[in-house]
Amino acid sequence: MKTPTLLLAALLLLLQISGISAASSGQTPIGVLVTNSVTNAPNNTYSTYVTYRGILIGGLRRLQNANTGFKFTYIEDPNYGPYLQSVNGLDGCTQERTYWELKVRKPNGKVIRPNVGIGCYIPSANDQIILNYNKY
Ligand code: B12
Ligand SMILES: *[C@@H]1O[C@H](CO)[C@@H](O)[C@H](O)[C@H]1NC(C)=O
Repeated sequence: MKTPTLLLAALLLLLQISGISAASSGQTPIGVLVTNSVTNAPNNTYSTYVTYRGILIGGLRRLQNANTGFKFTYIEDPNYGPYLQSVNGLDGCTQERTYWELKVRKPNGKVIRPNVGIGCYIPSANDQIILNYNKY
């Protein structure tokens, strides 16, 4: 190979490597909306991010560590992983049949109810995660 060809090849390789690392270290921004269907307490909104293909609980931990006032606790279920037990100090309660429901408003406005919990859901960019205190 002549020198210019070699240089071009090296440049292309470099671009490819930096492209790969940018994609895998990228941040996926998400919103978090805390709502209450039981008491109609005021809503709270936050923003945070998950890492590339990261799980929702990672974003919730990041949000909690950022001292925005957002807090949550979870219980490890032996079969399904982390069960969201409380948000901002309010606990779900079996006797009262209350729980924290997980919903997601997609960027197109459609609201879905994921069929997995906070340890399995992988947010997409600009998902609005809705943590809604609800009855069952
Ligand atoms: C009843 C039930 C609930 C009740 C449980 C309350 C109660 N005290 O009974 C309520 C309504 C709270 C509930 C909530 C949710 N559930 Co549910 N639930 C069930 C159901 C129908 C039966 C579970 C049961 O009673 N098993 C019998 C008992 C004896 O066994 P157990 O191990 O003690 O059961 C406990 C766990 O199942 C746990 N649990 C229930 N749901 C979930 C979900 C997650 C993610 C975790 C970690 C634990 C958990 O609560 C049960 C009682 O303590 C199952 C489906 C099924 N047929 O099994 C879905 C099921 C377990 N739930 C499911 C889901 C997705 C959810 C939600 C994430 C839904 C949502 N989008 O909000 C939320 C949890 C959100 C959170 N706070 O983390 C999925 C889990 C799949 C997965 N791989 O993650 C299942 C399999 C249904 C499905 N869609 O396929 N659930
Ligand atoms: C809270 O958010 C829910 C879901 O987006 C919305 O329906 C409700 O009107 C909001 N409530 C308040 C008090 O803003």
